[in-house]
Amino acid sequence: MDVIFSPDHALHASPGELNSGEFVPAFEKPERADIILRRAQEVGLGPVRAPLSFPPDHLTRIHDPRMVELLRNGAAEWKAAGRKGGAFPFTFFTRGFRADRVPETLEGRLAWFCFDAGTPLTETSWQAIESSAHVALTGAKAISEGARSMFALCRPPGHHAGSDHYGGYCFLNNAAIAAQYLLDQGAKRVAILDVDYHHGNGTQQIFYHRDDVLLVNIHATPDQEYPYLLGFADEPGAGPGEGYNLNLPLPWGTEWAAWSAALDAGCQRIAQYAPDVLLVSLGVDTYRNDPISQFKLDHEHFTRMGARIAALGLPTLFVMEGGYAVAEIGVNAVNVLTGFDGG
Ligand code: SP5
Ligand code: ZN
Repeated sequence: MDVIFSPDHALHASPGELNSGEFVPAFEKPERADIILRRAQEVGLGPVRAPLSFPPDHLTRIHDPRMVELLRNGAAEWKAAGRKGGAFPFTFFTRGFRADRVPETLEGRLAWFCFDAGTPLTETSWQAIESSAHVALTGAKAISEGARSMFALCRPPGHHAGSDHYGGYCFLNNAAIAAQYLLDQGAKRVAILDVDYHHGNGTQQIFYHRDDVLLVNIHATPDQEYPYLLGFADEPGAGPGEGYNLNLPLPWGTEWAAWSAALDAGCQRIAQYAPDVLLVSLGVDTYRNDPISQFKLDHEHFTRMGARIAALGLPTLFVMEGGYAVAEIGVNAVNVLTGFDGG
């Protein structure tokens, strides 16, 4: 399958994140994408293509234009105000604060739109963020033109970003932007299978009230794991979207037997929905040696995951999300894709 990749991803390099009370080097770092690309080339996965460019309306089909503007210019405003390092929020919006006005100050907008202490903006982040969305859109365009499968090697990742909030190393929701593009091009139903270790809270929020996108999420239970506040089993969707969101939370320590049973259940729901297109939010932080995660999948399980997804027989766009065991991220991610391709 073709790989869509932009070297511009490296223009986002987080200065670090708050982890267990310390400011530590960022887990989400540029090497991740470079190692996945190298592995894809090593196994001859397929041609590597640069992203096309797209008008900004594709981003604002999903995201609040005021958030897009913050992502685009926030770091420059931060620097102009004489601040150092990445643009981090200090305050976070929560219950009890004014919900009827978006603040005008930079600090206020960071508080309003950003929900965690791991997702700073640097002066060159926007180019990477936009290129990541364009990588996903380029993959979606190829699928809409008849490709059977594509790998959008997105970085930074996207699935924690909602319509008007960002965090979890994610700024724009690449998979959601791609899904909306496919619908706009004439698809009637799109399914998203999110296999990242963390719940894709942003994707869920974006499509929660809709029945034209089915979302299936397999992830560490928010009773134990980030993002803690969404991703429980009793979130079926609402209004017209009721029945079109399926969360399959699993406990810390989950091994392949239980994980693959959840995958089977998720795939059955997808088959029943009979979508025109499948998107896979592909995180490989389910790997046993991931530094921030607690599942126990090994290299060969990623191959089997890809084969199970291929058995759905759907046009499939893989969109890269998380995975932080950097030395092995290439093998794990590409194993899913070669597994999909039949070995
Ligand atoms: C795209 C994606 O995978 N984002 C993940 C964001 C997770 N960020 C915070 C995780 C904090 C969990 N605590 C880990 C403690 C390890 N010492
Ligand atoms: Zn993750």
